[in-house]
Formats: sequence, C-alpha cells, structure tokens
Amino acid sequence: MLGVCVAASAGEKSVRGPASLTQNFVLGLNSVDVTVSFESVQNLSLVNLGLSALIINPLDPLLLSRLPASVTIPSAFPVLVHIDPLPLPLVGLEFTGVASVILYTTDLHYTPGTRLRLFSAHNGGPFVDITEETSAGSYRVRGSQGEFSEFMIVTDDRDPATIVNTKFSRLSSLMTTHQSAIDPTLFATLSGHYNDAHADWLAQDIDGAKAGIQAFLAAALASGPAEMADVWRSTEDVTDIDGLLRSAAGTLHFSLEDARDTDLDGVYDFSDNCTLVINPTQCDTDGDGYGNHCDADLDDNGTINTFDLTPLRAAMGSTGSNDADLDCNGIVNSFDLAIMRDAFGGGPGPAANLP
Ligand SMILES: [Ca+2]
Ligand SMILES: [Ca+2]
Ligand SMILES: [Ca+2]
Ligand SMILES: [Ca+2]
Repeated sequence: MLGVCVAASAGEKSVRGPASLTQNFVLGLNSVDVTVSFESVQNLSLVNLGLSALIINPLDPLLLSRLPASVTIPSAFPVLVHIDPLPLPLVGLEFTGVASVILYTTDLHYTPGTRLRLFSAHNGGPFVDITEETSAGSYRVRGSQGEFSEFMIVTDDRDPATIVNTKFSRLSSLMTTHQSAIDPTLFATLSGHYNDAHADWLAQDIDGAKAGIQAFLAAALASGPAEMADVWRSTEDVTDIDGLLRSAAGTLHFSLEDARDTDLDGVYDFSDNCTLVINPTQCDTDGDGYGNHCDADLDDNGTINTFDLTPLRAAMGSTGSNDADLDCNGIVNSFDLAIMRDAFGGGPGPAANLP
C-alpha cells in the first residue's frame, strides 16, 4: 500500500481501558480513514492491530460471490480493509465487549436515504451487514464487531424488510449456537427481549421492535463475564459471545429504522414522497419531491391557501397529467378539492428528505 500516514489517538496501550486508533490509507485515487475503537482493550498498537487496505476489482466474481444478491461494490470506492491482529500469545491485542470500526472517505457522498453500508467478513466467509450508523459529511459509516477480518463499503439494494429478517435470523442463530455457554437466567432474559422485538416487528411496530432490541443490548451490556464470555484475543482461542450478540443486535436496531413505513403504503419512509399519505404510485407531476397526494401547494409558495384554490378550480374536469390531480386518478374533480381543503393552512409534505 502507498502513503500510509498514521494518526494514532492512543499509542501502545498495555493497561486495559477504552482506546481507539486511526490510520489513513491513500490508494491511488482513493483514500480512507479507518478508526477502530474499543470499550476496553489491552496491548493496542498499530503493529498489533494489523490494519491494511487495498484496491479491489468491484466486479471480482470471488468477492461478489461472498455478498448477498443485490449488494454491489461501488466503483467510486473499490476498497477492502483488513484488520488482522497479530496472534501474539503474550503481548497480542485483547479486548472486552465490542470493537467499533469506522470508515471515513471523501470518495463517497452521504445523501439521506443512502443505501451505502459497511459489510464485514470473518476468515474468508460471507460478508454481512454490520452497519450501526451512517452520517453526513462525505461518507462515514460505523459498525461493531466481536471479531475481525475484512471490511468493505457496499451498496445494499435489498428490500429493507428482507434485511431486517436476515438480521433477526442471524441474531437468533448466534444465540442458539452459544446457548450452552450463556448463563440460563441471562439467556432467558435475552430470549424474552428478542421475542418481544420479533413479535413487534411482525406486527409492523417499529418503535416496539427497536425498544425490544435496546433492552436486549442493555441486558447483554449489563451481564458479567461469569454469565457470558466477553473477551476477544488475538490467539482466537476464546469466543467473545457478548461482542458477537451486541454487534448483531446493534446492526439489527439500525436496519429497523430503514424498514419503517408509517402510512403502510408499501413505500418505506426513507423514500416515500408522502410519508403520511397512502400513495403507492408516488406520482409527482411537478417533480418537486412532494407526491401529488401531499402537494396541494400548486403555486409552490410553501403554503396551501386560496391562491392554490384558483388554479385547482380552473383545472376542474381536465384529464391527463395535472398538478391539480392530487389523488392521481386521471381527472381533476371534487375529490382533489377535498384533499386541498384538508391541507388548507399547512404546507406540502411531509416527504422523505424534504422539509
Ligand atoms: Ca409509506
Ligand atoms: Ca406514502
Ligand atoms: Ca409535487
Ligand atoms: Ca383526481
């Protein structure tokens, strides 16, 4: 790799405690800041952490075969980050709980509703979504891990409900896999929160499901090492069950928000041009981002008032594409007038990513 510049916020750290480390990689036209932060870590150093990054072919069939269908590698950022801590028995990296990985790049641009996500794979296995947060300002993404290996920013065009179902399944199978190593009382508590969240999800209660997963996260965080192992070390001879469960629950919590459809019209809030009105066709004849169903502001002055009534009256009876056809049924009539009356005094919207 070329031009590695180092900005470590914590140098060699042999005493256990919270710490993070950032390394910048410049790879041809691409650059990325990789930050790894720990709740509690021992023997953290750039050498021990084993960070590297390389340019990949975004169409590499081997890499694509490790991604779910409808997940692609953005050609503007074909970068694979490796975190492979050196397996040093006595002075190797050791951490408790979760490790957060943040990738920051100016090569991608955050837009509201972005489908860019952070994926990770362990030991050459399949890549899974570990995203817990995305934020504005170029592109910054955070996910957490109870283990390391490869990290990539990808575009995930899968259906958000499919993503949520996949993450519930993953969390459930992790719990089943490690059940025998979890204290039975803690396991019952975690299962209870999981089941509550899953039932709320099936009932399309996103807030309830998020609260259930928050309770799961809190119970796991409050548990002690006697109830559930929570240590990862570079020799990989122990399993950080706490870290695995909390990172799987954390990314599920993130994805639940993506799957919110407040008006239940089948268009998720993050892209619905009328988030509170049923408008599955999303028709928007004036192309301003507000669907006709919530855009009675015909003169585009921000308020729905008598000035909008005039053009609607003038269009009465007309057929075909028309801004005054608020219900998009092909004709301007009294139903459209009723929609305008209901919206009187307010503004257009609300719509995804618009005020
Ligand atoms: Ca909707
Ligand atoms: Ca809608
Ligand atoms: Ca509109
Ligand atoms: Ca109409």
